[in-house]
Amino acid sequence: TVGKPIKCKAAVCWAAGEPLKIEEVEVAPPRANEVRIHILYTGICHTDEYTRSGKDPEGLFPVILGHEGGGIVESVGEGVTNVSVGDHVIPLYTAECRECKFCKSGKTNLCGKVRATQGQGLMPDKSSRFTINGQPIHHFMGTSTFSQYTVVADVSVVAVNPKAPLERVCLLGCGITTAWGAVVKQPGITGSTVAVFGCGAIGLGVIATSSLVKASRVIAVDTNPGKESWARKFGATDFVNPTQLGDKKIQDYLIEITDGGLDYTFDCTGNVHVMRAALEACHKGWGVSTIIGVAAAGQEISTRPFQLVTGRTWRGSAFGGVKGRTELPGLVEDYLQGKVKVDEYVTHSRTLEEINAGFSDMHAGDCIRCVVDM
Ligand code: NAD
Ligand code: AHE
Ligand code: ZN
Repeated sequence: TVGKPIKCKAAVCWAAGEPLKIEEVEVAPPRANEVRIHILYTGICHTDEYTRSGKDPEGLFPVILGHEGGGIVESVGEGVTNVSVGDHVIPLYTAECRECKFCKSGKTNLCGKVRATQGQGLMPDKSSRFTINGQPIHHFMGTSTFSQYTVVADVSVVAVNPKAPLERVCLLGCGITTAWGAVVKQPGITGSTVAVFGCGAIGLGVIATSSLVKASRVIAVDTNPGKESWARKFGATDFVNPTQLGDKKIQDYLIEITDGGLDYTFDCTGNVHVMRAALEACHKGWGVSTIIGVAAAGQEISTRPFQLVTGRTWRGSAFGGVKGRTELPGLVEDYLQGKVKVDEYVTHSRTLEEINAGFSDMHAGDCIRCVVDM
């Protein structure tokens, strides 16, 4: 059952800051414990743009970006038992091996099995499955969903209910799940006050899930006034535009209108100044601020240590703390049963040839998620 290389189209980023180029790539067959997936749809996440732009300290080029995909298993390497040919799958940039120290700790969704090679843009055996005229192209986040065919480690993929439309549930590969997990895995949000900084797909997901678990008040914060109607549609009770507050800092304003600050805040912008405001908007003694946004190389967060001494907690989460193989099938069922929104996030659709326009859509301010039909 030794497979053959497949030639297909992929969007390749040759160097930091360059637009993607549609190229014919050769995708080698999956080796032991690897899975080759026919990618049908992929979302474009702000993190793809972050790496494309050169702001990611881990960024490597040339590379095939993309980490929010949905597809069908085309072939599997030796030893693969968790998925089979024909399965509808979602690639996982946060692997779940269930054997490493991290997986067994019960304390985190971060998995140690493939993360080091993933960060080097390589498969676990330290080689790439993508070539163009013999030149290796880097993998990205262990997923590279901007290729019609991709190869991933078996610990980095999960099968989901084939009744779920892949052009929608591909978004559970990152954004929506990240937001959902950040809220449901944070005990105490029910009945509490929440502020969400940034109303992109991630922020809207945090708003929707806070509302789902019945937070008492959900304050959306965004500099783009166009986001107010979006935030309210997803369940925000209040909307604040920090540019409309004159000399007043957003954290001071929020403390004023909430009798001392929020129980929970979330940064969904990636801006380190916003992260500080989100921490400082927390209530003295118990407020917890979660960083979800990803900051550019060289950026650092700061606040007065007194903020923490007086009982505020600063934390962060990756992929919402979700263990993909264990939890994504259930989240797909929740979507099918109407318990979790997905369709509502899709504002734009593009073909693979139009993928750069999909990146421009993201900058325009009216795009929540663009789904690319591969
Ligand atoms: P997005 O660009 O669609 O949304 C960001 C929003 O923040 C926009 O609405 C923008 O108007 C708003 N904003 C910008 N500056 C602001 C400010 N000063 N105050 C308030 N709002 C401001 O991005 P997204 O796709 O929703 O992603 C958000 C962040 O989350 C990105 O940094 C992304 O890389 C990161 N992310 C992290 C994870 C994770 O696992 N930790 C997963 C997915 C995405
Ligand atoms: N490479 C960057 C950090 C990027 C980052 O934090 N990525 C998030 C996922 S963003 C999805 O849109 C993540 O999961 N991080 C955990 C991990 O292991 O990468 C840097 O600063 O080096
Ligand atoms: Zn993402």
